[in-house]
Amino acid sequence: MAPLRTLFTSLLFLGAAHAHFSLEIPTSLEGDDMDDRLQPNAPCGGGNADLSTATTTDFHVDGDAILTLLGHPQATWLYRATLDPKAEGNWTQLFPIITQSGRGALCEPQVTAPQEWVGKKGFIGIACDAPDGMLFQCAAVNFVAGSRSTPEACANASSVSVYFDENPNLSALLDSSDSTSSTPTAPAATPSSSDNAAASLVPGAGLPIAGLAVSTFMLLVGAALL
Ligand SMILES: *[C@@H]1O[C@H](CO)[C@@H](O)[C@H](O)[C@H]1NC(C)=O
Ligand SMILES: *[C@@H]1O[C@H](CO)[C@@H](O)[C@H](O)[C@H]1NC(C)=O
Ligand SMILES: *[C@@H]1O[C@H](CO)[C@@H](O)[C@H](O)[C@H]1NC(C)=O
Ligand SMILES: [Cu+2]
Repeated sequence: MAPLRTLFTSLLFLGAAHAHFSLEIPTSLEGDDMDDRLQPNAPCGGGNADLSTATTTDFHVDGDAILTLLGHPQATWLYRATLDPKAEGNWTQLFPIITQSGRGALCEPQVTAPQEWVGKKGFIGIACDAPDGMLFQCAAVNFVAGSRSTPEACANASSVSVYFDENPNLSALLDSSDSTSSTPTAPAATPSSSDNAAASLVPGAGLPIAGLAVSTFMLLVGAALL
């Protein structure tokens, strides 16, 4: 079951006039008040990258979830992280660069960070190479030991598929080369649809938004006639 909150957030998000992408897990610096217009600003979009004031959530270094909602039909992602208190540099790659096809939720449930970061605070940075340019969001996190079981909200939209990719513009946003950046061999597959029945109701899962609005209208009209 795709959780209702994800569904609801997706509807809100994709209904917005101009939605590039949003970072849902871990909680982004801007929370629900993301300013789309500031998203092209590196390193954190409109988020105030300052560890001395930011609210942190725990991120498990042996595996934790990253959930994004994409408003474009395709984009390429870099997940990176740093211990720099102002997110000004020293970015380490956390996951291979991936390209997403299909609008909506993409959740990688087991993203890892360096084990020597346990007990430290830092930032998870998401860089997105979208059709309208580079976009950024960050989350302030507290790196903790162990791994987290997949949160309920962590689900993929049913039409979303992903493949491992290369992208020089995104790679250029990394500072260390000793990261876990080797390209894995197994191609990522379309997520299994069994646990995504509800996600297919999300407009991002294939229905054009205008079409959804029309069908909602027809439903209402239909209900009124009964
Ligand atoms: C990056 O890390 C190195 C070594 O820890 C440190 O000397 C340097 O100041 C850091 N740079 C930034 C921009 O944080
Ligand atoms: C990616 O890099 C190329 C070559 O440097 C540049 O022309 C292009 O504008 C870049 N794209 C983005 C989205 O920054
Ligand atoms: C979402 O899809 C990606 C790419 O196929 C996959 O790695 C990930 O495990 C999926 N997430 C969930 C929650 O199933
Ligand atoms: Cu955009």
